[in-house]
Amino acid sequence: MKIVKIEAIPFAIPYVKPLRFASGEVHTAEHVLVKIHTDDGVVGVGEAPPRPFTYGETQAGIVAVIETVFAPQLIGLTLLDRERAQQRLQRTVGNPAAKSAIDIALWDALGRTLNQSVTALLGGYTDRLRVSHMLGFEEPAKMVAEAERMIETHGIRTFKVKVGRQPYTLDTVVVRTLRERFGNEIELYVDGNRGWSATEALQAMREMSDLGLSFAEELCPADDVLGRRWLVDHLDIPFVADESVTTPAEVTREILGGSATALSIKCARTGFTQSQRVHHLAEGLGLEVVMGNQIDGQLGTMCTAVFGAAFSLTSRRAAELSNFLDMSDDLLTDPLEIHDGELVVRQGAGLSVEIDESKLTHYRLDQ
Ligand code: MUC
Ligand code: MG
Repeated sequence: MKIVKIEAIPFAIPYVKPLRFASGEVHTAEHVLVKIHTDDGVVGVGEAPPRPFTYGETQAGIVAVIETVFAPQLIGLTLLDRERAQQRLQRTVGNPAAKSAIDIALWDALGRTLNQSVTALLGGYTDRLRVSHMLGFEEPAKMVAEAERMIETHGIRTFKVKVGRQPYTLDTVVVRTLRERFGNEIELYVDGNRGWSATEALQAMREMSDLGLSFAEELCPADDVLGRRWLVDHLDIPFVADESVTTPAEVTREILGGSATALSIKCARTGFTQSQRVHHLAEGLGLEVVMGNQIDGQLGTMCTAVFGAAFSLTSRRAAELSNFLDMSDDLLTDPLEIHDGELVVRQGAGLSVEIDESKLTHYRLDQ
């Protein structure tokens, strides 16, 4: 169970359809595959998506911090030295995606070593999650057509609509069109990625007050401290903190400060170990939780499903598991599928996914 080698492999896979939102856009999945090798010949994997516009990390930076900082700190520990591994990772500030991919690869290696699924090791609550699809900025007709395609092809009935543009009517018109087109057949919520001011956000939310939205996510920046508290105070639906809650301490600050009332948990930024801590905090505080999407590939999406299915609280709502459908290809030997609006979590050892080495050779950028 001893960690003997850690690889950080940059790769790039283009999107068929880029995702656009208030804080940025993604055209190519320029991610980093992490492989952790043990002295028993076991290999665990994790995937880090750099999101410079959200956390400041880049692909080259993730490779560098893993190779020069984290790998030397972890080699020699065993897979069961979990708190020691966390403590060493947390000595370095920031770098959430790099740390998370390592943590996930450690869990995958542990599951493979014990011949148990990670979802069972974490909690084993259920074997499937309902899926929520994220609709990025497009012409309203294209966003409606995409929702139609997701309903017809995959049975998805929950949509997170990206908002946060100026004027806000660009967004409110889309949400209204979706509600008018599909009625109560679909669940809708919105995510502003900090694009609006608190005032714009409240005006937009008032204009959409008849549309039965379930949540509003990161409509304005958490750093607009008083403005955001004022906004949250005036809303009558939960305000989901996403990029403002990258650690349990940030969760505590945002929630106790009245700047959010619900949480998005993303394994891409809190791995499995820190996601557990965020989950337990949410449970203790009585908060609703959404399993979020960091514009993940299939490996990252499987991680979200593995974690979400492990607990009652995280499996209650539809999880954001579908944006890999917009990628032109992926790295797994056995691609994920969404049927009847659900993604089933496989019960094999570890994460229950295998990397297609010929695809990795094709898409990797370092050889
Ligand atoms: C989301 O929920 O915000 C967009 C930016 C990011 O960091 O994650 C995505 C999705
Ligand atoms: Mg978000």
